[in-house]
Amino acid sequence: MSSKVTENNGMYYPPQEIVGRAWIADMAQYQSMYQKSISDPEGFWGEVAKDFHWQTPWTKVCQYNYQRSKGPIDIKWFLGAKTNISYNCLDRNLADKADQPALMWEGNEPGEDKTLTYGQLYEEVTKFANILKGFGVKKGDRVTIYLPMVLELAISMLACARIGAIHSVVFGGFSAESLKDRIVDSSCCLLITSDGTYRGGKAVTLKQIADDALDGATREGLTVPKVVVVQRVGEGKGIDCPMVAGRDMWWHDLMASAPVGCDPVWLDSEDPLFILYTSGSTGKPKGVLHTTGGYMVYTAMTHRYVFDYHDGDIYWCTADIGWVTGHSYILYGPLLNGARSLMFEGVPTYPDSGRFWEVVDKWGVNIFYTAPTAIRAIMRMGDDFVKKHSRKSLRLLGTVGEPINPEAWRWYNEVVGEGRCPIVDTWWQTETGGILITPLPGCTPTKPGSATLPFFGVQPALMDDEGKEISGNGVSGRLVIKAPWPAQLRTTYGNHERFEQVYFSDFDGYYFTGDGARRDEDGYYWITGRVDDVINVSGHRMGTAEVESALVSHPAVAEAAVVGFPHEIKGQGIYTFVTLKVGQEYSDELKAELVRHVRKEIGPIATPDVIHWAPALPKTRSGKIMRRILRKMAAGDMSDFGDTSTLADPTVIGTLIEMNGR
Ligand code: 6R9
Repeated sequence: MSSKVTENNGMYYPPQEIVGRAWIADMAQYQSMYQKSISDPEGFWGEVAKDFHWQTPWTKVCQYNYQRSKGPIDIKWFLGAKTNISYNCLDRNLADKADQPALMWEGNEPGEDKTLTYGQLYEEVTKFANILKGFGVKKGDRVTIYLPMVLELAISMLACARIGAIHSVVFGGFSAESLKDRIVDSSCCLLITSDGTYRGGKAVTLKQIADDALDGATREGLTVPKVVVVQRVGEGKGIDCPMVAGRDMWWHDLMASAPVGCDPVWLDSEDPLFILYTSGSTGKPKGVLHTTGGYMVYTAMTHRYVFDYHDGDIYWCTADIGWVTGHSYILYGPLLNGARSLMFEGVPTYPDSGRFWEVVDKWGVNIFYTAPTAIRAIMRMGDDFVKKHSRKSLRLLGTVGEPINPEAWRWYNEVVGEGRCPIVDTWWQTETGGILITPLPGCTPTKPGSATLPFFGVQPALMDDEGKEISGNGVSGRLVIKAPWPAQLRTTYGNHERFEQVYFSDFDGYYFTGDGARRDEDGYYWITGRVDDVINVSGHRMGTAEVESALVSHPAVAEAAVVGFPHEIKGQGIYTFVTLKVGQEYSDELKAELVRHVRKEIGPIATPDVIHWAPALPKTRSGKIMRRILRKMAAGDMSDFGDTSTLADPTVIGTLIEMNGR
């Protein structure tokens, strides 16, 4: 074995240095642990869970019903046990790590940074937990957090967890309308936000967006009584921060007099920990609900093994905490392992496209976890931005969020990692809470573009169109999971029926992921993307229905159909077909206005790339839009549209080709 990642027949093997220190150092060990985790899941997870503090032990490790035909879907882990995840992240690490870094923060501007040790983080969290208690926030109450990537975001989440309040973090790039929907759906009693945030070199408001959302919520019958405002930008930077007397309070004023130390509320293993909204193929985003015990055990274990985390390692996940990746692999997983976790407020291209590597060198980052869209964006800027930084501390690289194209994988391996760092391509979802399909860096031979093999306790399967499991290798189908793992979602907030409908109705007895996949000759999984009407734009999940309803809410629009199309940087781009109301004129001004409108309704991540005027949409006689045709057009392929005999009016196709959107 060598000091480099070596390639043989398209398989990449980890360097000796990595193997030598790895928790799992050969495939035989992986196989035997995997077999045990499948043949005796209760024994396996019961053993893993012993690492944590449980105030009351469990009476049973797992109990579930996965079959709708037999009754309501029900998933429970560590039944009867009581614990607290903030206690396990903080108090449990105080004895030997009080003076060691827990969260390291790199601000938007180079040179702006801060570190909180486990001891300091404990103080901040318990102070804020006392403030929440003072407001009357208690176990089971929902708290919405709309913050940029500042330390107060992590502190708020842990403070909620400490007193059993359910946090609902809303990504800071979402619009007032999207924030309002999430506030109303969770009927929260408190909002935590900030005066503003930075986008590249520019300060932008968050508080005014939050105020609009709160006004909207009030119109829908929900008035949020308290708002805590973090001062991130401050005065003189060109943003206003109006404060509503009696409702809005500054974070720093409250913290100035808050006492340190707050006993954790001991929660049932199945008490909710958080809600995180995510897009599906229909309707508004749904609140994915995660509970306490199983999520804790699973995120910690995956963080430790997938990133081969050892004491003292410097770990950096570049995601935003507003997404599940940040919840599980910036905050909870790492802190549960007593890790040093870096939180980054900025973007990969500010001040220039070498920022990631500048930060890697500055902090001595060993483990680096990012998204394919970021890799592609900086790859395009040329190798010089990478090469002018040393990156010698890097040992391991990871990716998440969408399939990584082999070209980007090889660039990541060869240019960023200089062939020294194994790559873990981790497949998982908001709903899965943690990583399900992934290489383990010290043992799994990798193939560019494949997420490889299941993590311990995970039983993937592929289903055919008739709903039967496909056996053997060299096959493709819909990706399902056959049994629960500890971090699985338990329900969608306030709507268990929708949860059963979305995830358990396609295949009775299986959790359906919404993804398609191939299992190759070696049993490796290759995720091929969503098989439903969900698109993945720069690693952000979006329902095409959401963008359609935003378009249709504009007074000029009669109808809209949205599909994804291959996009060099974003993975998928947003392609929209728009039918205007009678009397409306096509114009570039209207196109620009519709783009602005969608950004305002959902947020900048939903910005349409193409607007294609559609005098009519291709529909079947029963009125269904034939999306297959639209996807082909969006991909720029105007040839053979296959069987169009069921179209009510086949001439629609010719008209659309004439009106080509590009
Ligand atoms: C963690 C996260 C989930 C969807 C998922 C799939 C896609 C995520 C991937 C991947 C291929 C990977 N996805 N990781 N596809 N390879 N390594 O991203 O959660 O935002 O809920 O998205 O993302 O399509 O179903 P979420």
